[in-house]
Amino acid sequence: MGGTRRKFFQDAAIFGTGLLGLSRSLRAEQEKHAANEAASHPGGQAPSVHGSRRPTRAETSARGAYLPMVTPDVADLPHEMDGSVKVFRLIAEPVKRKIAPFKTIDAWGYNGSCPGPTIQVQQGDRVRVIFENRLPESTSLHWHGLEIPIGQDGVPYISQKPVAPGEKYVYEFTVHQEGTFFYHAHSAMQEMIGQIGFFVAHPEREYRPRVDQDYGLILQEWAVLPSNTVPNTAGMEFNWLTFNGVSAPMTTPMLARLGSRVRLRIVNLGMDHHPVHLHGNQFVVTGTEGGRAPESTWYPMNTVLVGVAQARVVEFEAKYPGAWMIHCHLPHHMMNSMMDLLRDRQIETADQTDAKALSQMESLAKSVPFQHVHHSPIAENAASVPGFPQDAFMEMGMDEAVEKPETYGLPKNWSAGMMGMMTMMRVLPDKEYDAILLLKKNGTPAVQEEHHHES
Ligand SMILES: [Cu+2]
Repeated sequence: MGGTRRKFFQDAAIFGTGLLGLSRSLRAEQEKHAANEAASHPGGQAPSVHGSRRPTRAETSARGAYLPMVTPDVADLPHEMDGSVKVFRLIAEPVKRKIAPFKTIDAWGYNGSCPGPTIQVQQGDRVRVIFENRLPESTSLHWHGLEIPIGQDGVPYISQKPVAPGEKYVYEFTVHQEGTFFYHAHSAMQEMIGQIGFFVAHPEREYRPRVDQDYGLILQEWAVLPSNTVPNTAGMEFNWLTFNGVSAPMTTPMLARLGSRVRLRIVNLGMDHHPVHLHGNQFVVTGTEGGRAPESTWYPMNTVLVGVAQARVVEFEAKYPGAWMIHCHLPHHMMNSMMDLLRDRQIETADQTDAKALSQMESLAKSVPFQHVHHSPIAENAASVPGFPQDAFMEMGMDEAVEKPETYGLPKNWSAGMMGMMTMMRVLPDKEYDAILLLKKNGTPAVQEEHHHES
């Protein structure tokens, strides 16, 4: 994550000019910078180091600059220029992914990340991906949705030989499309153990209306038994649901300045379709896995069904301040597997009294560790009501365990209501928005207030 260009936009936003206002002078400044880079590096080659990607000619060329997409909890894949070719290096390998404060799984991904790092290019770019297989078995890379020659399609035996463990393979193609695409291994079990990443092709000319924030979410589901770390890729009982490789409340909230326009790209690679719902706002679907949709097809919605292998791009005006939830609305996708916490103490879930449940949660929390555990009140006669408990005792407040600049200022115990495929879009007035950007920039931890149990 990060990168000069993204920081450039963020810094610009701090000064309250908004992206519309800043463009001309700063963009000219950037073009000058890119031209200098090109002059000092023969062949237009601009140096690129991991984690601090410099703007390249492609990003500032006559085709027009673009606003990079931000993938919360997943980094961008840096690139180098070889002449006019954008060169990416992608390594398939096993990845340990902490999907919740108390759950780490053995997934497979790319470059130490699951999902793999986000690739961002611009329509018209020539792209080379130097691919290396560090998995214990053969694999390949499929470019989902891209219109490229059959030799680049990444299907074992049909369009190429499988890439054996330890081998390299070079993909190269020109991207003539714009839109939200993704790369993945072209075999079912590898897909289900995590082998997917974003491939975003920004248009030659910016979409209208332009947006101020562009975010991406990859939806995945996992079947991992308690006390286990390896997903059962043949199982159909999914007990862990993730956005960008993490379950709520570990999902990093997305930020939007009040009054800005926001784009959210959602990609699904799993066994289920996910109805993704945004609270408190209406959006329009402005694109699919096939690219931009004509404006005449847009109509107001707040829940979009993202089918397997589909991408849905939605846009909305962030005109209402608040921490607005974004989540899959399938009820069982709004939960985490608490069995992982209970382990051999599962028998104790029979506890149906307030005091017992609270003490059980507290002892579990200590082992994780969360500092504080609360649950919402229950009736005195709760245990005598058939069906009880439903959601009682399910809340696991863990604000401290998942604290980061993006969570700054959220109401206390906010994390207790966040589980599974869930995140939020925080629409913030200038002052609060700028405060969080500053916090991200300076890395200063949020002020810790002393905390008391109400009971
Ligand atoms: Cu779902």
